[in-house]
Amino acid sequence: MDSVKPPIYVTKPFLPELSELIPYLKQIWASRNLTNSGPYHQEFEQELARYLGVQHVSVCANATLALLIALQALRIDGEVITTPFSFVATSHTLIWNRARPVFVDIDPHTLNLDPEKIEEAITPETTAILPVHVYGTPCNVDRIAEIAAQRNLKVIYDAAHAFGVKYCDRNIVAYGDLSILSFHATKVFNTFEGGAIISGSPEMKLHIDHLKNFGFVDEVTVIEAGINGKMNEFQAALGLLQLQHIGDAIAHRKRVHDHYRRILNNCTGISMLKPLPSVENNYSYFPIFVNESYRLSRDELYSRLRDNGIFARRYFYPLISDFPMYRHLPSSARTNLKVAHHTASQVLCLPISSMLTEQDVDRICDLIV
Ligand code: T4K
Repeated sequence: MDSVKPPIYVTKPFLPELSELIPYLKQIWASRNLTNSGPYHQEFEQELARYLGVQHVSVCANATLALLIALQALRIDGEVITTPFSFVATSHTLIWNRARPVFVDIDPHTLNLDPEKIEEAITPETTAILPVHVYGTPCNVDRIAEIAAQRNLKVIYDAAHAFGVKYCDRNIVAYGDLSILSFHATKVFNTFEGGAIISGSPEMKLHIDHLKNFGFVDEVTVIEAGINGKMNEFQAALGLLQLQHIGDAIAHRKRVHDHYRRILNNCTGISMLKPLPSVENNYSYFPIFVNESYRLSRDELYSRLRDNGIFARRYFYPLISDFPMYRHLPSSARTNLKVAHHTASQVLCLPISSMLTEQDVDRICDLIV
């Protein structure tokens, strides 16, 4: 029966009504201002700063470029401590900056870098820590700040999953030297493609803004070897419009999340992440963990869902450290990353989006419980 029902993907992007976008498009068409820090770009940066409760936001074409630019802005080289349990962009941007990733295991409760294992990985070559707020769950930002201050390291947070997440009433992107966000189609907040860098001073924002525009300061002055990381006017206009809907979108996700939890709470062999105190979530992903006492293996459950039109995803399997360009690193050894390997072998991200209904969740859970 399920095969005739429409497929359900791990996510579906939220889009406003087309009619809401038309006035923005008319403005772009009339002005012919398409890119290069146009009026919507400027306004979007200001509105984002207001929404996030931070001072300095630089929007970018996507989060991978934002990460590349953030690492350049802090002149990161040498060794950088990071997590293997993430999307490949996290480590790839280190390689593009000629820095060497050093993988450290994750905490089994948050699935983020385990701060207690960071110190033993620090060497005289270490310059920075690049943690990820995986699934939007905040890292232990207080402990990481302590270690970084003691050892004189920079901290760049990959907050690609964490749009709108708060810790102790403060937006999570306010932590660290720099944070980056992703506005990719698959994220809680999207501008088709897009990203941002959150910085802590006007000087750093200016530096980042030069770097994302080839290093240009004015028509005839180029002060550094920048790149083209600019966000265009269409993306910025869409972002402004999406900001009007983000509250409703996250509230809907919370309802979906709560419905999943109600059904899966007592399912033998399936576990879920525990909510953390002082955290305001964005419900960006819904990971479950399929352990030995479940009647199917994780991959058998993945296939069963797929055969019934439910496209769950194994984020993040394989681990980054298992891809060919990282496998040779000493820190990629399986014995160094036991929790990450265990997690990657059990995780399955179920569909969640602001388009999903409770009936959809029932249909998915009927195949699991
Ligand atoms: N850091 C972290 C921690 C990240 O997770 C990411 C990206 C980045 C950095 C880099 O951010 P960006 O440079 O992308 O801004 C997706 C995304 O492409 C990627 O952005 C994301 N993380 C990663 C976790 O997931 P795929 O290969 O799994 O996506 P894909 O194309 O298979 O899409 C998943 C499902 O979403 C599809 O089955 C259907 C649905 N979908 C997707 C797209 C693109 C739609 O309905 N419409 C769409 O337009 O990587």
